Amino acid sequence: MQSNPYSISRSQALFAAASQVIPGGVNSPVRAFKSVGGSPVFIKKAEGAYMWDEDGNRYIDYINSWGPTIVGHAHPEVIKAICDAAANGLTFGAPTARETELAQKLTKALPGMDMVRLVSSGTEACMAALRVARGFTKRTKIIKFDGCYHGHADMLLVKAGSGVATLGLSGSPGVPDDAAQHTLTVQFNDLVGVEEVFRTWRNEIAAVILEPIIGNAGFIRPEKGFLKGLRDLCSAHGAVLIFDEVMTGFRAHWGGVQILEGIRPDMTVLGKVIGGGLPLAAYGGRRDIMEMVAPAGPVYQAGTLSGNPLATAAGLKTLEIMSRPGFFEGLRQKTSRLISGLTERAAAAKIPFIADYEGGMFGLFFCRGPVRSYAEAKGCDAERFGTFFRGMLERGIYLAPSAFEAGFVSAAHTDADIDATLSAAEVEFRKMKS
Ligand code: KE4
Repeated sequence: MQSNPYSISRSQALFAAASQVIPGGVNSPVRAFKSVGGSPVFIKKAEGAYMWDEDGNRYIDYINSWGPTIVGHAHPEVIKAICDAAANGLTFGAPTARETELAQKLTKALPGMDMVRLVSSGTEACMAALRVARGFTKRTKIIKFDGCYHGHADMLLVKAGSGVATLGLSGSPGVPDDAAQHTLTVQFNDLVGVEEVFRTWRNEIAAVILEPIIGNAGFIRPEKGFLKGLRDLCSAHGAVLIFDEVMTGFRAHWGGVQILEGIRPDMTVLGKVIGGGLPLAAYGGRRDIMEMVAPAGPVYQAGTLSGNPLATAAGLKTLEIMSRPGFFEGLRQKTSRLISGLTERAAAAKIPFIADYEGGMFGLFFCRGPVRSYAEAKGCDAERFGTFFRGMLERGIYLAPSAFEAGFVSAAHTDADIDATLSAAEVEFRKMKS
């Protein structure tokens, strides 16, 4: 549990040192706790549902490394699979049987995925999927949705234009406007807005890409008919429908949201869980589209460590553990207890609060809701979320350090962990002024 009194002095010293040699002291921005306040804790060890920081504080972990550690940290079977693979060499730059085995497992799980290419990050996979969609359709425009995050490729770091059908603007210094101008941004769940874009740009739209449940804006579900509407629009206009299931894939459900919703995208992007904690992501889809990818076809994409032997071993073992009877039922039960317990306690404290979940991922908002778009998510009380985050952290509960990120439950979380989380939340809710 927590040092008494709670101290993170060693993490603070490490953060000061890191900040001298690493931009912002972290290797990925969200880890710096900027949007929730306070100083990030430096993790020394993780096992099962728990992480320990450098000051010896133990946390019940609801980050799961942003999704990958769904079977729990340092699962002994996954560690053994990695060690056994490592004993035979770390990387070859040549094909291995395990890459085929993983590709076969993924294409079996996703009916819309005839072929798949393994890469090393979700950013790489999303960037490549869009390049392939543009090569396949010989078109340039892409539609994305406000609040969806698909990694940091130039064409995806964009701000919405002034109107729904107006071209994108650069969303970050260093991204030239002409890299952003082919990206059109629409509000999630706004099917009329998508229809308007297709009416304006007709056969110039190469692809529509989305998180089928947005985890990068907290947790926003598609409204009834939205995904089907996108499917029909893309089919009618010859555009490629891409589900970015880097976060939701094998996390919300075995395979992903496309299995839950019965919608077959033309391409799917995967990551996180399929690498079991090591760098591995993938993009795949219809055979006629994927056969555009070099060396089968003319669209170039490559990677030194793509399909890395340790990552495929970790991913295969993780997926094997997840395919055992009762895995997802158990995960759903734990997440359901957490979410209903939080909702009940917030209501008892008269705090405006909504929460939702699917499988082992969830989102929390301090507002009355509903939250159907990023604009509505931004209308929730992010400051109150920050206070809640810091209070829970001091009580040994590590939530996502942002009001606009999903949280995650692993198979290693016990009922006692969920109860401890709910007890801590009850105290924090009661401290808030309703
Ligand atoms: P990576 O390049 O970080 O492996 O994947 C990019 C990506 C693509 N698509 C979706 C739906 C994603 O959620 C992500 C990455 N997710 C974030 C968490 N919101 C990673 C955490 C971070 O950026 O540090």
